[in-house]
Amino acid sequence: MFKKLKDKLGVVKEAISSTIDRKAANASVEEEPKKDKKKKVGVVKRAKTLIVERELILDENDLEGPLWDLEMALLESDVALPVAEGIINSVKGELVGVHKKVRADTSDIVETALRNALIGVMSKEMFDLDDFIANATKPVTIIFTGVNGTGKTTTIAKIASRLKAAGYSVVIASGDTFRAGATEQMEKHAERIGVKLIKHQHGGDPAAVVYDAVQHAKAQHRDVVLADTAGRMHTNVNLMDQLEKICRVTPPDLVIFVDEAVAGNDAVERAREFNAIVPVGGSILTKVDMDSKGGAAISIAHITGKPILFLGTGQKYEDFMKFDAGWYVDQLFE
Ligand SMILES: Nc1nc2c(ncn2[C@@H]2O[C@H](COP(=O)(O)OP(=O)(O)OP(=O)(O)O)[C@@H](O)[C@H]2O)c(=O)[nH]1
Ligand SMILES: [Mg+2]
Repeated sequence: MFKKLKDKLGVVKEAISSTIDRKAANASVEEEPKKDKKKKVGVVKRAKTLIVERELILDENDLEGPLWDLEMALLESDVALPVAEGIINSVKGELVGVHKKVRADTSDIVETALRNALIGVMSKEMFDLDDFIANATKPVTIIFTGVNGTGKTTTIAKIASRLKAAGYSVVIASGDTFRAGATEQMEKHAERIGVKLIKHQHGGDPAAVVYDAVQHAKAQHRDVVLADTAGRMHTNVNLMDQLEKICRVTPPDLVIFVDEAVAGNDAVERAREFNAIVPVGGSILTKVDMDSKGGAAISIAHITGKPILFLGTGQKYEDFMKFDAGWYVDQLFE
C-alpha cells in the first residue's frame, strides 16, 4: 500500500539523517579540545569520546533542504498544501533545537518526528464509533454524505451488518431518491443483512425519508438509523442546499463524510465544502485496496479536524477495518 509515499518518505528520512550525521561528524572535529593535543590519543578514539560526551544542536538551516524534499513528497502524494506545511512545521518543531545525543540513532529520531507529525494530524479528536453508538441516546441517527460513487451505500451496508452482528437493531433510510436504481440497491443490501429499510418514491424529498426513518425507529425502539444520501458534487448548490435541509429537518447525532482513497487531492476541496454545509463528525475512506497514494486520509482528517473512523478495503461487507493512525503511518514506513 501507498508505495510511492512510502518510497519518498524513506528517501527524505535518509536525507535528514545524513544531514544530521554530517553535522555530528563536523561538530566532533570542530570542537576538539586543545588540551587533548598534548595527549597522544588517536583521532578515532578522540572523536568517539567527543561523540559520546557532546550533544548536537540542530538548527533550521540544517533541515531546510530535506524538509523541502519532504514537503514535495507529501504534495505529490496528495497531501494538501496547508496540511503538508503543518506537517513540515511539526517535524521542524520536533527536530530544530533538539539536543541530540550524537550516539543516538539519527534515523530513529527522524522517523519518530515524521511519525509524530503524521499521527498528530490524523488523531485529532479521535473517537470510537462503537463507543459512540453504545453511549448515545437511542435511536442514534447517522447521515452519510459525499460525492458520487465514493462508496456511501456500500459503507452503510457494511456498518449495518457490523451493528447487527453486535446486537443492535438498525433502520436504513434510503435517502437517495435522486439516482435511478439507488433505492433498489440499498434495498438489496437491507434484505441480505436483514434490517428494515424506509423508502419513498423515486424523486421524493430525501429529508422526508430520513424523518420517517427516525420516527419509525423511535416508535419501534430501534437503536440506530443509518441514512443514505444521493452522491452530489460539492459545487452543486441546489443539491448541497438539499443536504443542509435533510440535516435541518432531522438533526443527526453524527454526519459521516465518505470519500475514496483514490480521490487524491480532489478530496481536500470536497471535504472542505461538505464540512462547511453539514459539519462532519468523522470520515470513512473507501477503496484503500485500490492503488492510492495515501495522502487523502491525512488531508481529509486535517481539513475536517475530525478523525477517519474506518477504511473500506474491498466490496464485501467484511472488507472494512477500524482506522488506526499508528497502523496507517506504519504502512508508510514499514
Ligand atoms: N474496491 C473497493 N470498491 C468499493 C469499496 N467501497 C465501495 N466500493 C465499490 O464502489 C462502487 C460504488 O459504491 P457505492 O456504495 O454505490 O457508492 P455511492 O457513494 O453510494 O455511489 P452514489 O450513490 O452513486 O453516489 C461499487 O461498485 C462498490 O462496490 C471499497 O472499499 N473497495
Ligand atoms: Mg449510493
